[in-house]
Formats: sequence, C-alpha cells, structure tokens
Amino acid sequence: AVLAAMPPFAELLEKLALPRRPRTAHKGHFGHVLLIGGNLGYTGAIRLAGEAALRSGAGLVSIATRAAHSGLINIGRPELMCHGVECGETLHALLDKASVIVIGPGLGQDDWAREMFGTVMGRDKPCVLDADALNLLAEQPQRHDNWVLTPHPGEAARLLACNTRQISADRFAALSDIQSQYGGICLLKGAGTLISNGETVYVGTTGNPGMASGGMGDVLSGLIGGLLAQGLSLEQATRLGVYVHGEAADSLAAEFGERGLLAGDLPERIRKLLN
Ligand code: NPW
Ligand code: AMP
Ligand code: MG
Repeated sequence: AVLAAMPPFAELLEKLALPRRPRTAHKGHFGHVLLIGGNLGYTGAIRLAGEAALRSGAGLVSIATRAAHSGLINIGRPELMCHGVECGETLHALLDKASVIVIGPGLGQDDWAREMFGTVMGRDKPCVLDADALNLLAEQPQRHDNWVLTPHPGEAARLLACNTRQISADRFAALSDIQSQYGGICLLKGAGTLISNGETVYVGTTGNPGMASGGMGDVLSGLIGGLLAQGLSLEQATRLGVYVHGEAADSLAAEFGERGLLAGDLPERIRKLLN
C-alpha cells in the first residue's frame, strides 16, 4: 500500500471541501442521517453521535433507539428526531427516508441490537459501522464496499479474531487485513489513526491523549455520517472527519489542557473548523 501523510489542514479542507451553501438552500439539500443505537446504559453514545452529525451540517438527523429511550435522548437537543423502534419492520420505514446510516454507538449486542443490525445489513445504503455494529459484524463476517468501518484496536481484534496486542504490534497490517476482508473504507483508531481505501493508507496527524475518554469515537462516527449526508464520498468524509475530529480536540487542549476534555465538547468546535 502507498503511505500518504495527511496534508496540512487548510489544504485538506480545500481539497475535501464541503460545497458552499447556495443562497436558496434548504434542509433537503444536506442529507438525512439516521443513527441507530443507544441501548440500555449507553444512551449517551447515540446522543453524542447525533450531536456531531448535526454540528457537521447535516440537513436532518434522526435517531432510532429503544422505545423506552426515545423521549430521553433528545432532551436539551430538540433538533434530533427520536424514534422508539422495537422491530425491523419499523426500522425499514425510517431507513427509506434516510440518505446515510450510522449504526453501532451504544447499540449493545442483545436481541434488539441483532434485529437492528440484520435489518440494516439487508439494505444497500451508505453506512458507517461503529462500536457494537463492528462486534456483530465480527460474528457474521460479510463484505461491502458501501460502508465505513471505524474500529478501535479492541474492535479490530474482534474483527480479525485475534487480541489487542497483536493489533497494536502492526497497525498497518491489521488495517490492511480488515480492509481486504470486509471492504469499504476502513480506519484504525488510536494515537495516529490510520485510514485505508484498499490502495492508500492515510495517517492522521491530529488528536491527543485528552481524547482517551468515553464517547470520543461516538462523535467521530456521527461526524463522518454527517459529512457523507452532505455529498462527500466515503473516503472524503472519512479523511476529513478524522482530521477535523482530532483538530477540534487539539484546539480545545491548547485552550484548556488535555485532562478533562469531554466528547461533548467537540461538536461545537467541529462546527467552527468546518466553517
Ligand atoms: P485492552 O483492554 O487493551 O485489551 P470495548 P467500548 C481496547 C459505548 N459507549 N489502544 C481495550 O482493550 C460504545 O458505543 C458508550 C489499544 C479496551 O479495554 C459501545 O457501544 C458511552 N486498545 C459500548 O459502549 C461512552 C484499545 O478496547 C477495549 C484502544 C462499548 O464500547 C463510552 C474497550 O473496548 C462508549 O463509547 C486503543 N486506542 N481503544 C456512553 N456515554 O453512552 C480501545 N482498546 O470493549 O469495545 O468497549 O469501546 O467502551
Ligand atoms: P472510541 O474508543 O471508540 O471512543 O474512540 C476514541 C477516539 O479518540 C478515536 O477517534 C481515537 O483515535 C481518539 N483517541 C483516543 N486516544 C487518543 C490518543 N492518545 N491520541 C489521539 N487520538 C486518540
Ligand atoms: Mg467507540
């Protein structure tokens, strides 16, 4: 594989830029992201992904979650449309209206999670698979080219049926194995996130140890989903998303320090950077 350093931020933004908003733009021009997850104990994960999708500029953002959680997840963020979905049939109706799917943040691995996952896998929409969706994919391996896979080393180990130490011993080989086995655009998170399209590997140069706190990855999957909804390709959305995610964390760390950085601090900063 060819190894490519990420270009400087300004150049990357220019190359992967989101188009200027036409004066007559309306929300229908910027896509509809449907995020699926937020099972018991993990409602925050899907909320964070939803906030990131909104702040990235997506036109509409919906969440499909457990029926018991539908009234909780958008408290204080009424721009999120929240649906309690307990069966695949109901999910199909929401999938019909969405342009991009993000599945996994806080999804869990119970029967509900499996039904949601199986329903999404039966469709051919561009999607971002994160967190538990990757754990379920590891159990039922399949290949697609219309998705972005966003494992951290623990999830990568499950995808390759090995352990985290083996992933960390050769991150480039691990990413290449995941991409060739599962297809699409794959990344491997961590200090120096790697991105592969099957031919070229990009190395992320942004991000800092302040990001070692819960929910950071959930923000990344929502951000990539929001960029896809606005018309970027899978590769463009992933490269720009990884860069901006880390840059947002770097600028917050420069201002306030690394310790105590929260995933929920990122979306507003992401907005500023994207604009
Ligand atoms: P070890 O211990 O080193 O072998 P899991 P999760 C490894 C939701 N969340 N470098 C490490 O393995 C998610 O969306 C909800 C090396 C670690 O022990 C999921 O649905 C939140 N190793 C669910 O929780 C906020 C690394 O992976 C193991 C590594 C479970 O997701 C939190 C942990 O991974 C969370 O996002 C690295 N850089 N990074 C909420 N507020 O609702 C990870 N590992 O077992 O897949 O658990 O990532 O917490
Ligand atoms: P997750 O484990 O899914 O919540 O994802 C964690 C996110 O934070 C990923 O985007 C990682 O690349 C990023 N991250 C965590 N720790 C670091 C670090 N030490 N340096 C740079 N990025 C990090
Ligand atoms: Mg995660």
